[in-house]
Amino acid sequence: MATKHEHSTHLDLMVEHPKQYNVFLLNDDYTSMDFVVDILMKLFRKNVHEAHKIMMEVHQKGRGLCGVYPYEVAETKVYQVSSLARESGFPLKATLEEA
Ligand code: TYC
Repeated sequence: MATKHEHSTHLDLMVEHPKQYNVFLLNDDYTSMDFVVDILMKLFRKNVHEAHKIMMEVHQKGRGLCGVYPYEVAETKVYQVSSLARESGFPLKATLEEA
């Protein structure tokens, strides 16, 4: 943070407001609805009601927003979705894009 004798610079602003990234789950024909709800609760900290709502949105519209995070966190969520899905034999995928 700039002191009272300095001007706030572009870099100061970037340090305080890092870019945020939307993480989306993608629909597929094979992953079970229960597994998607579990992923939303465990990785994206949703309650069962929110998780079910997002899962149905993905199922009906093709994708749904699961969370908004700094880049490294968003990338980790995407990776954790595919690893947990692969371990359970599901093709579930997530993507990220700048918010
Ligand atoms: N379409 C899947 C089914 O009918 C359910 C599903 C929902 C899969 C959301 C992926 O991200 C997803 N079993």
